[in-house]
Amino acid sequence: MSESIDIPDSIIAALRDARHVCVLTGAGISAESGVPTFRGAQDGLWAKFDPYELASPAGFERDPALVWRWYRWRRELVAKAEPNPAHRALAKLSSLVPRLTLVTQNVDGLHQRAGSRQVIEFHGNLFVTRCIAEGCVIDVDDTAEVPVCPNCGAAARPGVVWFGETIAEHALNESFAAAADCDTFLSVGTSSLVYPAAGLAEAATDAGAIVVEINPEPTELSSAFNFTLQGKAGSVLPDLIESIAL
Ligand code: BJW
Repeated sequence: MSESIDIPDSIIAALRDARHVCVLTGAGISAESGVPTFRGAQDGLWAKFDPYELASPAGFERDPALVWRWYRWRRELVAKAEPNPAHRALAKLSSLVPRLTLVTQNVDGLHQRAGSRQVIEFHGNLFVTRCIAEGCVIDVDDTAEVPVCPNCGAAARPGVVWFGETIAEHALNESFAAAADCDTFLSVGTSSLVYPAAGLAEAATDAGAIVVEINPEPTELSSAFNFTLQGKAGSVLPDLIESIAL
């Protein structure tokens, strides 16, 4: 059953009048698709696994087979998941505003499967494999415990951004340019703990945008937002999109 919350008229008005809306999503938007978040106390991925063993270059160097097992498990889980009403609401939003920039920290591809186009994948994509030596995208023999690059024989790795690694230049530049240009910024389903992604909301605030958080729990940055809509993305976003479409 979906819980409805009251959406302040000023948020609806801001979205109706917006010239450019920028949206940042995090793991919480895919939670209702059955994809675990990272930092959920009970069922978050980090509740069971050590992030620095599984999502860092040092962890991969120490035990690449373990890291690959974890990523294969997640690939299988995400392949069976379906986009939920929150992903679909954001796909619809692009037809209701003059310009939408959708930045996701998620690597699951669910926004694209819901119909969103030109999604900026800030932390890469779970289904992409790269050569660890050259960084290029490769096809690998997926039956190997640790697949290797068919061109140079170096280890292959998941095409995601680990702790301590830099964000792809085009993703970083386009996202921060959108945050600085937008007039309304939505932060959906993210704990706002991981930088530089969390800095996008701050960049939008500095540029004078109205900044709205959608999350069932308060976050590190809640007090810095103009509005916090405390609820699940799968019910708040469809309600919000319906209100501005009326
Ligand atoms: C719902 C819901 C529902 C539940 N509806 N909501 C500045 C200050 C401090 C530290 C740093 C800094 N700059 C850089 C750092 C270091 C580091 C960092 O930020 N560390 C922090 C943990 C302190 N950052 C980096 O290393 C980044 N690189 C970088 O900065 O390069 C330059 C540099 C290099 C070296 C030194 C210094 C600078 C790279 C970060 C890469 C993050 N990678 C991961 C893994 C991706 C691959 C994979 O998936 O395997 O990205 S970690 C993980 O966290 C993943 C996520 O994208 C990311 C963010 O998590 P997210 O999405 O917010 O999920 P959760 O679980 O945290 O939150 C879920 C939220 O949903 C919760 O709030 C729930 O309440 C909510 N929710 N149900 C709506 N139904």
